[in-house]
Amino acid sequence: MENINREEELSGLINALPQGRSFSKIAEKVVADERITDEEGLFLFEKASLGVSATLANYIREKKYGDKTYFNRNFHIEPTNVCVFACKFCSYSRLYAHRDEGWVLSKEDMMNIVKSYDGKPVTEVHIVGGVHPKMDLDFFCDFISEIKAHRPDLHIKGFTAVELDYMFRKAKLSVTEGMKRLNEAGLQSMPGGGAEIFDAEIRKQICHDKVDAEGWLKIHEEAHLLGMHTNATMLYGHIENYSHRIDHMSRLRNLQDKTGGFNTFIPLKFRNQNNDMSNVPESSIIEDMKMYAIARIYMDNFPHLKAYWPMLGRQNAQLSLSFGVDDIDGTIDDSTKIYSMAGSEEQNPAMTTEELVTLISQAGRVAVERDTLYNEIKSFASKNDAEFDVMLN
Ligand code: V47
Ligand code: SF4
Repeated sequence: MENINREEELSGLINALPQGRSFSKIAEKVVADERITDEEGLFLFEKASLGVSATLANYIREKKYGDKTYFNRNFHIEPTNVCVFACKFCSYSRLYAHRDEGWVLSKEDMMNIVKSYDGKPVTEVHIVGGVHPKMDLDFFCDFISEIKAHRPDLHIKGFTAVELDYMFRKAKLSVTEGMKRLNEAGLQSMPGGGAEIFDAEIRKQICHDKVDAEGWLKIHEEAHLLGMHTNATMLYGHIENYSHRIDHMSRLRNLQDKTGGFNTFIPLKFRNQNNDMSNVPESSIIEDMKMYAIARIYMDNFPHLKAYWPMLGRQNAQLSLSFGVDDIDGTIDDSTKIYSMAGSEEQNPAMTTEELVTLISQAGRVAVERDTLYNEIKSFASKNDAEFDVMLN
């Protein structure tokens, strides 16, 4: 009964807006759980007011999860910032030719990081870094097995398709063989990095020498076939246009139809400090919220939409919870440098569980700790409805 009322309410609300027939058609599709087309997605980017997209995205978000907002307790290991690639937007890496300016952790250094979390209730380690020729497949398979032997309960999420593509080519292995080796060593999930924007022309201008769209998608598909779950990102707000964003999301939506292996879509706002694209202005907060809202509406087969708070900033991450976002990543710690180096206001991207829970409840949502696969671990509900009913009546 409550759902019917909400649906009627939403249709009424959208129809009452002076925005024309196309909006009501999109709203009707959202209410009926139907997929919107690429043209409709583009139409939302170009014509819809932020309020309309937000209303639709929030409707979907609340229908799926109510007020629940997920986070996990994780820590990052960045094995190196030395990288053979030369992405123009990257503020973090040091070219291999300048490797003395960067850092390279040994297996022992990295195991010491893992051990520093002994006895702490973290559930995931996230491992991503630059692409260093000496850190090859054998090196990482050994490292992963060592983590598993030391702490079997820790979920290992690691390596972008960019790192994997390089490792597999160097080891002269097919994607299937390479993924299988890592999976057998203990790799359980993959993060969504390296996707940037799939369009070949834009890729040529911002990251010409790393894996292309087809290669990125193939690696994720293989991971899904092995039963692993992965995420997908999109770097937006630089030189791409709205059609490129739709094209990117469409390719991901198609692969998800095929495999169902993606957990989360993560739009990443381009930050412009200390990189070769510093002349490109950053997107506005309105544009950021629009991106989240349209992603929630368009990516109908992606279970979750994440705002990565170290990049977006805490307050904007809170705001995003009204624009379709249901996940704000993790507690992390101070070991991730990728965004502080690119100009994020989060110079120390560490938050305790208490701070994260407060951030989420200040935005009127309920914080729920999850594991990597979104199994719920603990809900941090504040006052329940009944308690408020008593207070307000
Ligand atoms: O692929 C690099 C991005 C990504 C900049 O899957 C930049 O849970 C903005 O993918 N401005 C790597 N973005 C990080 C990543 C990630 C992070 C957190 C969680 C997950 C997950 C994945 O960082 C790169 C690139 O798109 N990036 N430089 C920059 N200047
Ligand atoms: Fe290397 Fe990744 Fe930076 Fe590109 S974004 S230069 S692949 S670390």
